Amino acid sequence: MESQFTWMNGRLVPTAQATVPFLTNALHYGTAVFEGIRSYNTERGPAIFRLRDHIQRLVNSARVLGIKQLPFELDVLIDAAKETVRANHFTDCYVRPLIYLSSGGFNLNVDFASVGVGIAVWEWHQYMGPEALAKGIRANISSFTRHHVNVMMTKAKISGNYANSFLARTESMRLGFDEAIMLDPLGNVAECTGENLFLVRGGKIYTPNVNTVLEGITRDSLVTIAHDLGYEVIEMPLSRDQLYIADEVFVCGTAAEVIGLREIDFRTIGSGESGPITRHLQQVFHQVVRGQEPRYAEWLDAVNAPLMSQPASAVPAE
Ligand code: PPE
Repeated sequence: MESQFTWMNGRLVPTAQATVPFLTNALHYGTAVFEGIRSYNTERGPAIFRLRDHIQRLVNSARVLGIKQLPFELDVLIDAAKETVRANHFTDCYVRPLIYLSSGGFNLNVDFASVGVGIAVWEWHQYMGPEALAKGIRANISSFTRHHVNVMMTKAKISGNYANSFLARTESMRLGFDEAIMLDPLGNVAECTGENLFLVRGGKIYTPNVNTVLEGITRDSLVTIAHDLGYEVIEMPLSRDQLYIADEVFVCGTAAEVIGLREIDFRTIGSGESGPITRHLQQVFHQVVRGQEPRYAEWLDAVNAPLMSQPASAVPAE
């Protein structure tokens, strides 16, 4: 379902009015940074998963892009995300903040552009469809290479970075696959177009280190959960053929959550469906995000809790 309200530069406006002019710098150059965050229905009402970590990464992305000053503090953005979910009466939804270069800067210099901030929300259940969750998906190695670390900044969710994801995902889907696996410029496995990647072999879990990829918050959550469940998790460079001979391969991200890969480059992975460790992590992850695992309660930020930042009018007069 589409939202009724969107937060634009400090206030909630009807979504139809959340528009930007054609001469918006970010529209021409991809000069924006964004986040993808999920809110889940829990016993305590809707709660946003690792909200502060996502907003911190958003602010970090802006720093990487070279934006010197943001118009809003971190705590204000945290509250704004909650306010936007609340105003739309959503429980399970996706939250999309975007910091963008708005007017000016047509000389390719960040310092000459002004900065805008918006937060949209929408109801988005299964990003890859219900079948993907149970059965797993089919992927191929993309003909497109993932970013070199000194060409695009891989720690930042810069909108322009995603042209590379669009090239790869579109090609893979036109070829009949569900997702593209991307190699880094050295030929090691990097990540998918919008997910980090793990493999399982001999009961141990492997994942590329974060050198060339996004520091995924789902990735980080799964590493913690896997350790707590007693699995060994090893971060190391992985080659394409290590995927082919893995017992299980799975990908993870805010939108995709945890999804098994049942086939890569026409080679069946493991038993040809989501493997047992994938399913175990998938199941625990789904409980964690819905507040059913008290150990990880601090990862959930209740949408209806009091706000962090005080609106100016609430400051007592002298
Ligand atoms: N790598 C990339 C390239 C990526 O875009 C994402 C998130 C991840 C890894 C996983 O990060 P995290 O969400 O913190 O676990 N991709 C976002 C955008 C997807 C989209 O279609 O847009 C997301 O999952 O929200």
